[in-house]
Amino acid sequence: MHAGYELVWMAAERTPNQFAIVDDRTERRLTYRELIVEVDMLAAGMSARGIKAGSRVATALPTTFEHCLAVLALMRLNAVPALLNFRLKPEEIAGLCQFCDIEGAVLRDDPVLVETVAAQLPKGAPVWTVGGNIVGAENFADCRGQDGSLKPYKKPADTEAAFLFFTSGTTGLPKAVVLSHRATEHRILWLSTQGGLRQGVHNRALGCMPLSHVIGFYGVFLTSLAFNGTFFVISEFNPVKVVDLIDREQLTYLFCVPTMFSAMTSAPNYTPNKFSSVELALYGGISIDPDLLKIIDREWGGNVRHIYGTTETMCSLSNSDPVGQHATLRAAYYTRSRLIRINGDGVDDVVAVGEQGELIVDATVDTIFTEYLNNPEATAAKKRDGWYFTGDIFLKEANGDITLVGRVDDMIRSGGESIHPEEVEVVLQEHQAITAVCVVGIPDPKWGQIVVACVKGRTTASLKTAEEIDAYCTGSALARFKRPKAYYFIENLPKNAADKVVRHSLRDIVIAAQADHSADFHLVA
Ligand code: 01A
Ligand code: MG
Repeated sequence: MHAGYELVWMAAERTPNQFAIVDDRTERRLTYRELIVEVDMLAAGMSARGIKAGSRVATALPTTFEHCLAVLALMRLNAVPALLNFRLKPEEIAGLCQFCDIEGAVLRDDPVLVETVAAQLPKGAPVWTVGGNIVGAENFADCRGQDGSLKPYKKPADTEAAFLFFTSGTTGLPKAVVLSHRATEHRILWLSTQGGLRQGVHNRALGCMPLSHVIGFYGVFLTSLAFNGTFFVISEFNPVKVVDLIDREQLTYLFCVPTMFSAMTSAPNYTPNKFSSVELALYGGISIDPDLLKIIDREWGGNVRHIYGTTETMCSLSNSDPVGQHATLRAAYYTRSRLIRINGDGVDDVVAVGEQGELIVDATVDTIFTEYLNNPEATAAKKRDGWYFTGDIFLKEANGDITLVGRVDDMIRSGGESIHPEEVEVVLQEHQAITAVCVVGIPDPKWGQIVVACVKGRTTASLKTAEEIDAYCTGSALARFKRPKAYYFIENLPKNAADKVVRHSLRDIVIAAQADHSADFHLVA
């Protein structure tokens, strides 16, 4: 087994003078040799401030140059980076730090964030900020150790925790997904066997996906470095700049959510010839709009492929075109998977052609997560009888392809982020003018799905406007991206005999209301 750090280090041995990382803000370019020197210096700085093998250190940053270096420095120490979504509110980030026994943090230069997080860390734990100087934190630029103070790298056990990623739950804090060193190596390898990425210096990767999700982290960042490629950092997703970069730097490799592809092709400076260098364009996270797929398939130089996976398994399905249809999926090498009947007779109750079932994947493969940290019940619910239960429902086609049709729960996928209706509902229920609320996801060409809150007021007159409720959400602990993008004002929520709101009926009502331009359906500006 090779740990992630070793894979990058070996790449540096192979091609020391190849560019490894390019910063979009400073135009700074580090060769692999320079990268290793820089990472050692940072690791020595972190080590001098108490970070050691096994220390869990949170990062909550966009995909910046510093974020990349911070994670590599932590990997150099065999510390455990906990990669948090920078779009979460400070209280949620701080709550996760407490839950995960975090011993240090690298954060945005936001005084409220620094203060809230620092309050949850052990006394004296280091907090670094990227950007300006903040009271109570050290500027990350100053985190440098003495030359020669760093101990030689020590190989960890393959089962040891390498990273923590986070996946939102129905209510409460997101779950912390523990990924081992062994899983890391296999997730990188997987990008070659399934993703179709070949090792070599020809790889020029677009670094716009968040490092806090496994596509951005393994699928683009770590794989690019382990494979001797060049990682082009995009600190803020701006489609115009991305289109220019792809053209100017002749990028070869993209792995994005379709929302980003849509933004790129709609950018005013987009022309198909600017994408002629692209050899491989992978997408995942949400299903793609069929019209968008046609455009990128026709207009981009490379192979366009759909990759299905989850944080817990990384990957289990891919588009195996030309065997499959271009937009469908197939069981992928090497993870065994099957569709089983929902509420059926267990893992051997496999569906027939033309039927729908939940996708379960082999939980004994090397890419699988270890557990949800401090949450044996959740682990047991998702990982049982040797299988991992994805919660995704697929239709089994006659030709062997399978098509994603829905979820066993009500989880919404927006722009590649998972949002559970319950976590939005608990916030809206607290609003004093709202007496009943039910949140649904409806299809959307840009986001895949958008969050819509169906609300009932005490009286019609007492109910606030959509804008007022939106402002209330903004001031709450709910992350901004999870806020409803539309409200539907409804007197009678559809209920079943048990007096429970029937979410799927409500979703159909909302879809119809949107199509009919109903006066009760309000998009939030
Ligand atoms: O009202 P405002 O100002 O707050 O509105 C802002 C944001 O709140 C809002 N926003 C969103 C989302 C979202 N996902 N859904 C709904 N609303 N993101 C942002 O949009 C307004 C503009 O804000 P921004 O920060 O300038 O937005 P952008 O930078 O344009 O962000 C949009 C992106 C699509 C780029 C962003 O959401 C993003 O980076 N999404 C990618 C998420 C991701 O990495 N997903 C992968 C998950 S890994 C699990 C998985 O599915 C998988 C799949 C395959 C795992 C393994 C495999 Cl193999
Ligand atoms: Mg933006």
